[in-house]
Amino acid sequence: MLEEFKNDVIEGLSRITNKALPSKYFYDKRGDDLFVKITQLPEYYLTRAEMEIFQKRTADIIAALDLDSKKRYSLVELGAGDGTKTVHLLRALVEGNFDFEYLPVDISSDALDGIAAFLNAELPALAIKPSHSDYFKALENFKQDGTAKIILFLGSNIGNLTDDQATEFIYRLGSSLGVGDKIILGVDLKKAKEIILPAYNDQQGVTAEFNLNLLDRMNRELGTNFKRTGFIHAPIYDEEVGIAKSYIKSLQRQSVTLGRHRFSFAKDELIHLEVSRKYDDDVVKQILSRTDITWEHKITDSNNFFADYILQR
Ligand code: AVI
Repeated sequence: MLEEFKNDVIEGLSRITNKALPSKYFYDKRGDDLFVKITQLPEYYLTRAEMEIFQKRTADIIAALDLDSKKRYSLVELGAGDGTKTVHLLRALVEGNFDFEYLPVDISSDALDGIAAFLNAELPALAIKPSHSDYFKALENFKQDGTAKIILFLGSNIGNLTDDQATEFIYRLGSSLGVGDKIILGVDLKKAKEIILPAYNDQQGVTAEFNLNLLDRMNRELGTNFKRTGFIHAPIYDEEVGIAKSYIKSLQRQSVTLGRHRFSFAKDELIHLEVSRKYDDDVVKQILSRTDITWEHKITDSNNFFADYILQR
């Protein structure tokens, strides 16, 4: 893991132009804590909007899933989250006497322990089996277990992939599923820049801290010598395409070392960190067109900010 991190940093920062670092490295312990804070910010509407869907439109989600009371289901959640959204769907399924098991999958055992404790307290009757695993390895293990699958991939996590990566992801998901299996895909929708950009540039500076924490992480884990005061958080929203992009901007001409490597930054040079893709029906159709997954239903919040698409293999 550390070797991969180091190689990604060397590759991304040695470039003369278009320097970049993968956003997956945001999530060390501090990054996880800052992300939880982000989800509670007044500007970060995404979590509240999807929560509204799971709280108020549970019956619509269940109707859209078109469940068969004679089948056994596995509800597989990719990325365990904190369970506060999923619990509404799980409660309705327990109360509806559906035959199912909840299988959260995450590479963080802390996240899995947290969700298991929360759900055991909230829904003692729920059958829950956490998997500490890579998503696709877990799906491979579940493939032959004789249950119909419902995959949850919420929170606009797919938005942190480029469209090509998202296509590849959905394609691979499709190949781990049987015909008739479902996916609930949560995506943030395209909307005005005035709403989206503040979600990635909040007043309290939590998102700035979330991005700049990566400099501290590189200093701590890889021994780089980034100076925090030499860089700022610089997000943009490209309204035409519908992508929020986060950058770190170098405030002056400077260089940073990692062992024998030296990375040079011009004044105002940008390091690209993250894409947060915003979706509409055309983007969804475009991505699905290169997979064997089809779109069945779309369920949105009352502001039309966020959608959970119900897809089928
Ligand atoms: C996890 N992901 C969906 C978040 C997003 O909105 O793209 C990550 C994030 N980055 C900055 N704020 C939140």
